[in-house]
Amino acid sequence: MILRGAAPLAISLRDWWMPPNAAAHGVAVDRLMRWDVAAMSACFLLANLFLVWLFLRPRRKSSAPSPWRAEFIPLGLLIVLYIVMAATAEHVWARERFEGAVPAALRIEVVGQQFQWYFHYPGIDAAYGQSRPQLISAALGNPIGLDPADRHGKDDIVSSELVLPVNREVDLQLRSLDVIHGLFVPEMRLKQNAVPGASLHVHFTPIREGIYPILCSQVCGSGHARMQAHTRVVSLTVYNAWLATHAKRVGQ
Ligand SMILES: [Cu+2]
Repeated sequence: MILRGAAPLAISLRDWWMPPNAAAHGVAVDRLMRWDVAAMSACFLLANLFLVWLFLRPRRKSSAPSPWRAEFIPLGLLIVLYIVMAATAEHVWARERFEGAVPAALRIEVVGQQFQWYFHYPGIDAAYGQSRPQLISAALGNPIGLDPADRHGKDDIVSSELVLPVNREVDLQLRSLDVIHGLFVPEMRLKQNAVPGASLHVHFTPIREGIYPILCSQVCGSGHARMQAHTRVVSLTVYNAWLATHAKRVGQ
């Protein structure tokens, strides 16, 4: 019985932390997470020890607790901690969003729709075809409403899986067709909302081949829990073969 109970406990302890990192910027994110969790755990522990001490300390009849010891000093320490954390924080979140990707980055449009992710590759001409809401029809094989009259859309690929070549920077452009969705790829340390009416960018570099789950991190409706996809990080050769296969399908 003990052994049977110990195995799930070991699994849950192992899974308590984040999954192994597979993105270049993930090292900095993990370092920041470890530091934040350690700092917050220390604050939690100290605050509770202080409370216990207040209960157990010998009481003097006339003395009220000093506001300096109970309020001002802890507040001052918190302010110092906050300033240190802000000054030493990795600026990785802003770097992935506010600084542009390198010109050679692979551009992919991510479209969220209740309850599906679509990944729109611009094709050989590197230009996205026009999308029109009135042309959206998943049943007719046009889930993001690509305009067949637009020549830029002729070579475009729309996929339900995100296939990426390893060690090449990817510039994702996110939009939503209905409500707010959240693109969440835990192994890529990537979480970014897709907002209706907005086109939001985030860029990153996958560094490990493999298949990683993609989730929706915003409760976007009754099918939110099944709004899942996966990203497949492959070698450049496999990626080019995948592109060629899909380009052929478009040409047929
Ligand atoms: Cu969603």
